Amino acid sequence: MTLSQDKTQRSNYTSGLSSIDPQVFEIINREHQRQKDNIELIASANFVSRAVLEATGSILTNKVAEGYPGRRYFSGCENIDELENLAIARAKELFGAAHANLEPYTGSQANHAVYLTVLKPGDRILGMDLGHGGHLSHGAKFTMTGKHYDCHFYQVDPDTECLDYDRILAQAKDIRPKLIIAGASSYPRIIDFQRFREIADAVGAYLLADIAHICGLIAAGLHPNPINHAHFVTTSTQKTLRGPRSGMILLGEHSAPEFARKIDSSVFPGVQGAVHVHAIAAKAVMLFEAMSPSFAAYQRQNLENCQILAEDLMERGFRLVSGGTDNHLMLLDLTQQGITGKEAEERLASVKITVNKNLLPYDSQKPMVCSGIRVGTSAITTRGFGSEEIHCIADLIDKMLSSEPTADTIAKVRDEVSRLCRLHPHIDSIYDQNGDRFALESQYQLQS
Ligand code: DSN
Repeated sequence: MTLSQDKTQRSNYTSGLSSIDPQVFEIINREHQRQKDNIELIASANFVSRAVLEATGSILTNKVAEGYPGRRYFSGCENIDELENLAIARAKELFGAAHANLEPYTGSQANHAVYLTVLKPGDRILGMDLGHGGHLSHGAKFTMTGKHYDCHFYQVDPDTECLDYDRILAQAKDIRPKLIIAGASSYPRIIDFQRFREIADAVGAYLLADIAHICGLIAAGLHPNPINHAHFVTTSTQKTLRGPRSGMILLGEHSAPEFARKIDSSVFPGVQGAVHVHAIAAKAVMLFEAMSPSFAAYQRQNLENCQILAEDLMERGFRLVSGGTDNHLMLLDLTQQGITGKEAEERLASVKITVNKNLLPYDSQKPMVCSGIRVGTSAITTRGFGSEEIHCIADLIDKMLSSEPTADTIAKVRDEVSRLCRLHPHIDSIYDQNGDRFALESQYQLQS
């Protein structure tokens, strides 16, 4: 290699994203703009802090590390060991856990590690039906879980649309599962983890609590914590907990002695390889933030916003599954409005309000059509929306979904969405140092 070739290569290596790959830079900028201009109501969405974003995009992505602190397969891990130990200590403190594994790449990976720990192929699982609020990784037949294990499902009560613990107990006695999963992606009510443990004990099953959606509420003391009931607690970290796209496993005092080492081996090398060290750092920051009084205040506001939105929508004639919500999300049944979830999602997207179509319990529509939508308040609460703006959002949803909106209505709703978004700028604007330019552009320029 000549000296000038070497210089060119080095300058390419140290140049920012906009000059190296304008195409990707431009796509990221467009997504940045979309996030700024849209009212985000997808219940699993949130906006991370600048600190979490910095950790996610840090030079830690360069470090290879396999294994656990003090037991690595590569050298040079002294800083990584300190980082992972810090994250583990914070997770244990925040959730009252005796053991924490911060390495799962996602919540689904965390669940697979639990399956690997206590199940053999063909063993029975009893989890929540996907169409009633469960999650894909809890045993849907077209997933790895569904293919490897004998998966059965409980549903909500047809009248109350809530979990009926007596029915679940009866079903568990009938099925005799080896593992029961308590947890959901679209269930708007409190989950009674103690009751689930009693059911598991009655049939000699292990209990897994998947708290992906309600993790932030639990951290803030606003939903019962399953740590002293479930044998395993798993979660993703990007939802109410407001961290990076990642996962975590927690064990209580009662299960750590038996399962701590086994669960660690199941995560690595059982279901995944080298640690995503940058994600460990981001999770450590997330946990630090979640211990602060301002995080608890955020979650209280999240619940208040969700209550206000639910009540406003019910006053306007919308039927909510189970008649309301106890957490950060609700399910709107649009049958009375005469539109499907898919149509509602598209109609709201046309005015920059983002929701997802969602199956309702006992839904007659196909999964890509659905009879309802899921609406959550975590992201807009992070953005600073309070009760006044929530009343406006209920009004906008009503205008768009109660009847076919006219061109004039659509224009007015768009203006109002724009006003609300400007009133509470995307949190991202705070870490954008150069006006509309993508923040990371300046942040990660290497020194040449
Ligand atoms: N589990 C999906 C959800 O609840 O939206 C994606 O994280």
